[in-house]
Amino acid sequence: KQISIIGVPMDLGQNRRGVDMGPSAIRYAGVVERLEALGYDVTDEGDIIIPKDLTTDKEMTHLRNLEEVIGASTNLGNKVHDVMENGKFPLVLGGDHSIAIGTLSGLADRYQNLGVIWYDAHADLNTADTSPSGNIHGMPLAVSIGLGHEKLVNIRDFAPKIKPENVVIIGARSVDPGERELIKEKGIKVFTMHEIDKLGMTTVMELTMNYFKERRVDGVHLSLDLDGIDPLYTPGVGTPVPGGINYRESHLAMEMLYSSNMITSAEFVEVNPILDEKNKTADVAVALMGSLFGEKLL
Ligand code: DIR
Ligand code: MN
Ligand code: MN
Ligand code: MN
Repeated sequence: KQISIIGVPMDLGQNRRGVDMGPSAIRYAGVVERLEALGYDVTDEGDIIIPKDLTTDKEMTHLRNLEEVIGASTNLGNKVHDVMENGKFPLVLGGDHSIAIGTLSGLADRYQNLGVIWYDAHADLNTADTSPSGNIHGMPLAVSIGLGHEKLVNIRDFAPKIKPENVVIIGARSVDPGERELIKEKGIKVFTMHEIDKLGMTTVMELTMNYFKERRVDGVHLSLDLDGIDPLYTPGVGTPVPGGINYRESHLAMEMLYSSNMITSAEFVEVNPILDEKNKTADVAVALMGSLFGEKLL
């Protein structure tokens, strides 16, 4: 049981500075100690290099910091690949959600039929054409299914990284018009807050895991954006949306994922300590990692 922690101090996928300090905040909240206490052999691999000041076309407002995101994603993808080659579980700490482009590019080397849980208030299915912001952190899921700027889609020289029918979005409550279209067109499975309210988290997770079994996935990646959780519990995020998944529901989801034995990699993103209250959001992230890796209440 070996876990490799990979920090990604990236804040160029969106507008608000500070999320580059997310990995430090999560380390300070005790991630290594928390996982070691559960009996894991934990290696902190340090931080990925984020190239700076590369994008020369500053007019490219609909793909802000494109070249920097490409560089960071490539570095991260290579690192994730190496960690898996060494037989370790990759645990990626963000950084804004654009880093998922890199994580999935590394995972796709190993998993040809990867399942992906996208735990998020947003669908992250924009392209430059549909994005209201030009922020690449709103695009990683679209990029990973092969839609968007060809330089992003072809990171590490292959595409697509994942299949749209292997994605389950959980917690969505802020979806842009273009994303809505894409969800319908590609048949992407989404449990919005409506379904979570109506069915309860237990059923939502059971349906998610059954869906992956039917799809015969060869691994499941958890991509957890802390803004999926209600900002009451995780205020330190750049784009908070009220009416989110609550604290215990999120732990229940993590506990059920642990019991399922399906998760083969994970990333926790969008922790912004500048916007936070006394590192509360990083504390929640580490507590959720505890549940994901097998902590029990009794
Ligand atoms: C919005 C916000 N849909 C955008 N996306 C965020 O800019 O594309 N994703 N915040 O996590
Ligand atoms: Mn996101
Ligand atoms: Mn290889
Ligand atoms: Mn989000």
